[in-house]
Amino acid sequence: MADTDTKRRTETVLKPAKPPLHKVILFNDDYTPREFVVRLLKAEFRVPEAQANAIMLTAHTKGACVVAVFTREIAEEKAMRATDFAQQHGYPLLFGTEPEE
Ligand code: TYC
Repeated sequence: MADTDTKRRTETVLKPAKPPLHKVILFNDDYTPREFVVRLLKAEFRVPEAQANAIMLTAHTKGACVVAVFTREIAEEKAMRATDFAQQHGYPLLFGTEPEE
């Protein structure tokens, strides 16, 4: 019967590509006080106290720690804002960004 065609049809649905994510990385240094690092992480990245402490300690012991991931523009802006904030308080604390694999 011509009007009861039940053949399966495959349809290709294109999903929008997800933007690549970039990590914000916190680097250790010998001068910035631990409490200041924790305060900055809470204020700039809105992480709770316990998480801010864990991030600070990882950077302190390993040399660097991933703080969060964002799209490239946001990650770069956050890293710059956080580095500026530390500089305004006289500390050499450094944040960088790196594309996520
Ligand atoms: N190493 C610093 C100190 O002993 C504290 C510190 C931790 C600095 C983490 C930077 O990303 C950092 N005062």
